[in-house]
Amino acid sequence: MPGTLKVYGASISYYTGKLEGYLRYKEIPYEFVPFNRKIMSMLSRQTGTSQMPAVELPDGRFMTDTTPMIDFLESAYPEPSVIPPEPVQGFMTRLVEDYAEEWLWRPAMHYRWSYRKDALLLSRKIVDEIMPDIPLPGLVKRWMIRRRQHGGWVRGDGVTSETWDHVEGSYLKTLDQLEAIFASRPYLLGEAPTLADFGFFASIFRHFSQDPTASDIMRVRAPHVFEWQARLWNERSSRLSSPTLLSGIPEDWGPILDEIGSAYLPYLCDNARAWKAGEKQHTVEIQGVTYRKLPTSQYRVWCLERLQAHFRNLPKEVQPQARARLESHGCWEPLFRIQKPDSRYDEEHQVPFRGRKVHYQNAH
Ligand SMILES: N[C@@H](CCC(=O)N[C@@H](CS)C(=O)NCC(=O)O)C(=O)O
Repeated sequence: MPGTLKVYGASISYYTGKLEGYLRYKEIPYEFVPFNRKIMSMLSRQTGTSQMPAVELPDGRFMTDTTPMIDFLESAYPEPSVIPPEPVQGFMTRLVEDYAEEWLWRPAMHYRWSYRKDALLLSRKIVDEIMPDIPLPGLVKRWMIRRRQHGGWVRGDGVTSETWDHVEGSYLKTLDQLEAIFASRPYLLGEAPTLADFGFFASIFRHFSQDPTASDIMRVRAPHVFEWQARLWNERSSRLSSPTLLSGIPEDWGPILDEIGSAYLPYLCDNARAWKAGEKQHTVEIQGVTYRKLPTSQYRVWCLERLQAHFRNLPKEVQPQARARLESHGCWEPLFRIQKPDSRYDEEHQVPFRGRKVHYQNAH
């Protein structure tokens, strides 16, 4: 697929950062185009959603959703693959990617929009970058952004005095888990990044390492993680000569898999249950903490559906081994608790290409 991709996004955006990290590593040429009102309405027409990033291919097709976009790009640019060829590693890498990018979204938004100095800085960055053409005083635009982001992604995503410490705990635990790993090797599975690294990169690169409050914590508590995100941003696959990956699933992934089993998958199940029941909001207890009125996300029902499908697509002879490892971290039962999640997110099998129908909650 020769030619340059156009990546529409923002320089502070979680998922745009994830995609850019991947494109830079794979050395896939792209041009970054900052979002503005005109681009957003063009993209809504082309893709049916205004989420970022969106990618325009040299042949004029548009794509959204970074996980399926990466799958598509992996087929167009197969070498070197970021999905390990060993099937159980490939599956676990997908599971960790999904967890990292979806479950760390809430603490990433919380640290950015709940703390005043972060919210003041980031609202200025956003307004200056993507809203310069809106004819309102900067002060008003910045206030509007802070209100929208905090209302939608913090208060509107279950962060209250009841859940505050638990939300922050998910960040602090992540730092400790990753610090232990990156103290001994450059990437999660060894000498080269995989999809799992890019899953963590979304929150860690664009939010936690750069937003003032979370970054202050990271630099002191997890300097190897701080180093890893800069290393990944600057990594180029052509510079890594014959990198080796560890075999199997490393023991030090254990605490991450435990978290997937005790927090993320139970949440995905309740979200899928609510989706099936037609509930637009749901209340769920995670690790003893009650999250109230979470928006039900169609996209995340699809995440569960995809994870189940990836497991079923494993060669039959390795499934018992994968199952045993999932069971030992409490992941097996919640992975299949909801039979047929039936997200209807991609009924026409078009993802990541434009034209799909998106129900309420289009971003997630
Ligand atoms: N599943 C999507 C999620 C994209 C997404 O949620 N992007 C955020 C910005 S990082 C967004 O556009 N949110 C919509 C909004 O804030 O209105 C992906 O992987 O690209």
